[in-house]
Amino acid sequence: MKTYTTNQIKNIVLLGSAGSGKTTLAEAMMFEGKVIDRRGNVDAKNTISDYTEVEQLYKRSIYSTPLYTEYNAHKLNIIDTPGADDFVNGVISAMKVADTCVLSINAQSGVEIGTRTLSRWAERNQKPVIIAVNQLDHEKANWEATVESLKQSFGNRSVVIQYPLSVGNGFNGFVDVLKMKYYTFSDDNGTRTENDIPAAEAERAAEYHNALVESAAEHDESLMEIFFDKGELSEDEILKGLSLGIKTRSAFPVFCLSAKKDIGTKRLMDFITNVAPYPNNGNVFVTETGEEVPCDANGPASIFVYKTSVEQHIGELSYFRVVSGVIKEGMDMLNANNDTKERLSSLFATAGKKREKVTEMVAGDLGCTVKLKNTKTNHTLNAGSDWKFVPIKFPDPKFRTAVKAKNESEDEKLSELLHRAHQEDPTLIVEYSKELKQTILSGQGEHHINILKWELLNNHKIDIDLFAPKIPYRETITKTALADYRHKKQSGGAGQFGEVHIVIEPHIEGAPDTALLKFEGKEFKFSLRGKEEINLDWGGKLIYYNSIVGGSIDARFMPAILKGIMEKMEEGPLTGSYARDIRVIVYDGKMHPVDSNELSFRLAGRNAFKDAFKKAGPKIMEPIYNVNIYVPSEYMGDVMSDMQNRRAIIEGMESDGGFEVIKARVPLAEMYKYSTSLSSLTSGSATFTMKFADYQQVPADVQEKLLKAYEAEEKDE
Ligand SMILES: Nc1nc2c(ncn2[C@@H]2O[C@H](COP(=O)(O)OP(=O)(O)OP(=O)(O)O)[C@@H](O)[C@H]2O)c(=O)[nH]1
Ligand SMILES: [Mg+2]
Repeated sequence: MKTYTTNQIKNIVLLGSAGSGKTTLAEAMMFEGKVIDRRGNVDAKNTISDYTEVEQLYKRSIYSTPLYTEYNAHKLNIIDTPGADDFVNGVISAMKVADTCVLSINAQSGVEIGTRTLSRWAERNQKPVIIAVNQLDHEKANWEATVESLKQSFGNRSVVIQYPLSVGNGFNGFVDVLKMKYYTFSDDNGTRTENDIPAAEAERAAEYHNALVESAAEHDESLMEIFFDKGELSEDEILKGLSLGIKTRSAFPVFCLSAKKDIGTKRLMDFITNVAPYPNNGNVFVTETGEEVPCDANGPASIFVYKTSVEQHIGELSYFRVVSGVIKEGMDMLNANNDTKERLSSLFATAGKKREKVTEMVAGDLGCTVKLKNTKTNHTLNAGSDWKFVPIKFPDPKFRTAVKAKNESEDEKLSELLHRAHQEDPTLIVEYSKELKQTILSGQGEHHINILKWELLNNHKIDIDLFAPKIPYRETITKTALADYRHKKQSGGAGQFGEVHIVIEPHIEGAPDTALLKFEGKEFKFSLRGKEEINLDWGGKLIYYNSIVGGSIDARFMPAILKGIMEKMEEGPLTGSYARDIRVIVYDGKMHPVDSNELSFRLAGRNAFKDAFKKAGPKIMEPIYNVNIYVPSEYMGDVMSDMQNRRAIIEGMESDGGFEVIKARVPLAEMYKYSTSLSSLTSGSATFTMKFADYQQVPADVQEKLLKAYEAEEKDE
């Protein structure tokens, strides 16, 4: 392949709701670009994009697949992404390196929740959008309803470039109101004829055309003047206006397609190569220090890795965008994230598993290299600069499970494989929780985790068990309590003696230190000699006061007492969970001239704390998450009542482009497998996000249950 210059390259990402036809469209594009000479299809498991075994098994995309084709003297880089929420990783990473989103809409259903979710990602990344209304040949296709849903979601930004004369079985072409021609297709291989617009359509075509002209004129003042002058714009002027509108996300041109029948593919590709932004037109990479690096072939060579994968017989593949400069085969680069040297031993343009060797690539191009040693997703490699690009930010997990190898002896291998899985897919998060004594695996949904399970079993022969994860509860107190504890042991050898008197109180941020306390008819005056404020690793604080007077306990024993208290903070007296937000005042005690030592005071501190804690209105706290649920209106009632059963507090509801958004605070304990429940409740048409908010006391009945469960667990052990 020849070397393409920056202004001969277009980078697009295909995104859209699950099953809308992205992979089929990618196949048609590969065919039109002559990368393949026959089109496969998803059901026959022979597409160039869904080439992995697991994708073929499920007949859907699971990973993003970088593809390229040469078309109209351009190199068109296309990343086909999965539509299902569970695999959003592939969309988000692709979005970082692509310059335009082609949003595929299924004409059977119009804009779906998945479309909304994905277009929000496009918005966050400020990426231009071109809309491909696909499956117009399907018997359930509905053009009017689809256009209406586009208007509802995107307002006047959606601007029709083409419309079909008939849909379903009879779909064999469209009127193009930019070219003002009627295109018909005589076979399923994209063979098209350009015709005049039928007289009967003249009026409708003119209406759509005028809307297009008005939209194009809006983006540029000089065009606006021409439009006012002549009441019309030429094709070139429309294109100029549209390209400005696309770039600023104020125009989302709408195209008609049947990817399956290869109708409309070429026209869409023509438009992309002619009108979509070039890599150097807008997509600026920003370094962690805020420097904006332009896409310039004359700059220092620098690449950003957006995806890695492991392929049999080859090893690790690293997919990148050339951010700046020109890279050449054999070039040495420095990994800015870990200061290690890497060599670009070979460079490829890839189309699924097909790889074409190239000798160099210029700024803006997307490519692939192999055998990098220490380079992972989100890393920058440089030759001659010290740029480190802002990493791709992946969404918070929304499915959480505990995991272990069925065969215990494989635990270590499992942990290594899970670590590797995270590197390939950063939305898979694995963490051994010391607190819960479980390995917790988090991802975007149950299916996401099940695919991982499948891969572990089929590719690595490791079978895993997935089970409900424990909840990281916290314990705290709600009132003041006192306790004295004497630790004394005098049997044989050296004795042990330590006695401490403490007060414990809830810690409230900003509250003054307690100098005087009236408690059960008695008055305590504290003279504070020391104060330690400990920020606990698990959140919240412990404030430790030394208020010993008259030397009843030597200062040297104070750290031992604190150590004893911390032991109980780490394994709370109620359920063994971490304790937080507590003040302890050590105000008196006793020593023995011979038998007192650190161990004695540690034990005395620990037990005094435990006794006081139990008298201080102890409460279990649970993690609460902010949950946003995006749901079609018809399922709103079901989703709301289900939420109520999950002890949710509904904080708000709003409408968003024809869908409803429910905002709620929900205990983590009630969110186990929520993605699965929501999906079955709404036939897969809803989605949600969740993010940790804070800790809150559990209701009395829940506390009761937890205490009983802990008691039973203790007995078992
Ligand atoms: N009738 C018709 N069916 C289509 C068309 N495009 C795709 N399909 C079918 O729709 C189903 C899904 O197509 P895919 O190309 O896998 O859709 P996708 O958007 O890649 O799906 P995910 O990767 O799972 O998000 C397959 O059965 C296709 O054959 C089309 O233009 N017309
Ligand atoms: Mg697909």
